[in-house]
Amino acid sequence: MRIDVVTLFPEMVDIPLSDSIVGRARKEGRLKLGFANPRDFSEDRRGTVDDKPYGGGTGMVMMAEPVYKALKRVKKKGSHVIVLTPKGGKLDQKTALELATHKHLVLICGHYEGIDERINRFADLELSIGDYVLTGGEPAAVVIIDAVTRLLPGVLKKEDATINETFAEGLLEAPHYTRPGVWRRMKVPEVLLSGNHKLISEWRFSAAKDLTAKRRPDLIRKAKLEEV
Ligand code: 6GU
Repeated sequence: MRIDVVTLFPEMVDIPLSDSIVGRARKEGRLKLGFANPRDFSEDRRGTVDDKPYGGGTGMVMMAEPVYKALKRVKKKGSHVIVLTPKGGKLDQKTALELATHKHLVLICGHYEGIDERINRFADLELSIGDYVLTGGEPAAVVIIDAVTRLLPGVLKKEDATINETFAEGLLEAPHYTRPGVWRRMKVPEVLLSGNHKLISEWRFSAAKDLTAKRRPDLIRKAKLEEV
């Protein structure tokens, strides 16, 4: 997959995605990450990319034209264009799975008070990563690219690593343990040492349901609604 990010601060996205699993996916060519900076398309020598909001109010608004020109530089036929904004629909695992099916994503990061509304004419989707406000779309781009990249073929070593995990079944995951079997007088649940895969699988499903009911009852209600 290819992802291009339209951003005034490409390093805020490039650097956090240079290590670990996503960094490896980039080195292996499974993810190709590119950038286009609206600053390079500013119409004056100062490099201006923002202006005062019409109608008054605090803060500055990103101008449509430099963002549009940066988008035009990277957009191809079939690109899926996403504007990152706290006003967008909320990212969840289902959305990440859908995004992972595209060949080319373009993520547009807003800054200041946002981007001139008219840029949305050129977007397929407005996306948020949760109900809180960030200073810009860049940390959201990092989150989205991470969530999508780990779903791409060959990125995770074990093909089934994304099947039983948290949210895959609409539930939080059961707890994990590794050696030693006793640590600071705390024991690993006996069943996990039993070698009985059927019992272990039943225990994990039950633990996942209990944890989800306690911590995220909204997910239980959602899972039940989606059953019918
Ligand atoms: Cl995509 N952008 C900004 N600025 N804040 C956010 C967000 C995006 N998602 C949640 N908060």
